[in-house]
Amino acid sequence: MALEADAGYEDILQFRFSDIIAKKCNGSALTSEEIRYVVQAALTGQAEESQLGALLMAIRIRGMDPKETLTLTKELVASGHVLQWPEEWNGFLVDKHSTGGVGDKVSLPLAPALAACGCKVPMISGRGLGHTGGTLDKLESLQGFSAKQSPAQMQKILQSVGCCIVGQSGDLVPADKIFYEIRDVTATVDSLPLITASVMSKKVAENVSALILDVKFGEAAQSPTIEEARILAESLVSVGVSLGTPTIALLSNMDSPIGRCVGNTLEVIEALECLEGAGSQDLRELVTRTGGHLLWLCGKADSEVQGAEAIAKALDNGSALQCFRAMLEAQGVHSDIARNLSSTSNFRKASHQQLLRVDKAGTVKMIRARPIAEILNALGAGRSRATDIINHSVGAELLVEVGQHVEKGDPWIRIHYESPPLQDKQRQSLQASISIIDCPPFTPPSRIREIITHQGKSEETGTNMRREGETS
Ligand code: IUR
Repeated sequence: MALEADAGYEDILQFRFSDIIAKKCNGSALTSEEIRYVVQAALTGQAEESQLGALLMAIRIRGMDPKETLTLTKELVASGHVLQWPEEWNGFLVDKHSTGGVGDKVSLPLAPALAACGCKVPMISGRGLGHTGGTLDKLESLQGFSAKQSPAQMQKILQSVGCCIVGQSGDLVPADKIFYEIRDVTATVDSLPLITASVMSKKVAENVSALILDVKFGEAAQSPTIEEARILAESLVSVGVSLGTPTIALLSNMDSPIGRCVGNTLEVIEALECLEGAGSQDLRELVTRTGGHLLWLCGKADSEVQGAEAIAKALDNGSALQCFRAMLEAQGVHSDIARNLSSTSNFRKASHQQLLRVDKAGTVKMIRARPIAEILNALGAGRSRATDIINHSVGAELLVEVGQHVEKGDPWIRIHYESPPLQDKQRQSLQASISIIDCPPFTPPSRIREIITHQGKSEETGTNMRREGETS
């Protein structure tokens, strides 16, 4: 990893924060020394929050060029600790990052499937905020699960199990936390260089050998169009590769929920089905293809197709499920629960369930994820503020799939709720989120539409591509 400092501390003492704000307001590129000064001033408290907010807004409006973005990423990484791993794991440490979706439980089967294939997966995940869910919230549906693991504990779990899914510790990229909190309240979250530096600094600080980014586009994604997702993916991949981490990105569609469950407990149950080799085809495809690319990137498979086959085998033969159970036990879940996950008595059910029915016959054209997620959040499944307490058992099960024929009166969704109860207006919005048209049944297209590598985009065909640094 090329993280050597570009400027000494003496070089940055000469700056005034207000001059740097003015420079960015005028649209000029900041030097490496200026960016280093900004990050240090944020960390030490020398910069006032108003100054940080003003600079972040100037960056949001004026942007940053690729060199500035790369420097900001490096300086964010250098603001905290970089995880260190035993040398013999070099090459096999892998991780995935998703830009956030609805029903996105891919990490739950993916991390143990990769571990079952011989990788080490130190996955650092987040909690849900807004309409998108968080992997840690899902796992916390399991009594005893602890996302709080020190780097030494992570190493121990990786040694014995091969994967862990944990929260970000305070000393990993602390400057990003400062910036993110200010971005959240200054309408500067949606800045390409700020997102790139924030996401990639945390992944680079994990010190992994290969990384895959699932950049989502669509109505329920941060990027509404594939064009915007592609620009973000290219920026993320470019920074990862420049910092020495082989990185690729998938562009995947996020209009309808992934799989058939949304909501923390229900998503864990669905992830278990995937770990038993069953469940929704779209979830299994995202897990096998994402994992397949990682196995290929780190040299454990000769192509991503072979890699995907290895992941599918780990799901089908129970080895991924075994790693998942071992990971849960290592992270605090009682062995009686971890070893008997298929017993639904281990999951707390919501006290109320309600079925909604389709009001006409036809083919399901679309199930819109965003309104469903927003209503579930209002029912307590998610947070609108970071401090909100969530109800893990609130969620929804989809009983029909896009492309399927339905008859008038067929049940299409089961809502699990407690308090507050489901309101008439929410019921109407849910009914409006399914569209049924008069056409023959169809097979929905793959969610994965494009793969972005450092060499550029590849139409998604499942063909071989070049690994970073490999000659053709
Ligand atoms: N996740 C991050 O880690 N950083 C960001 O800026 C966003 C999501 I948006």
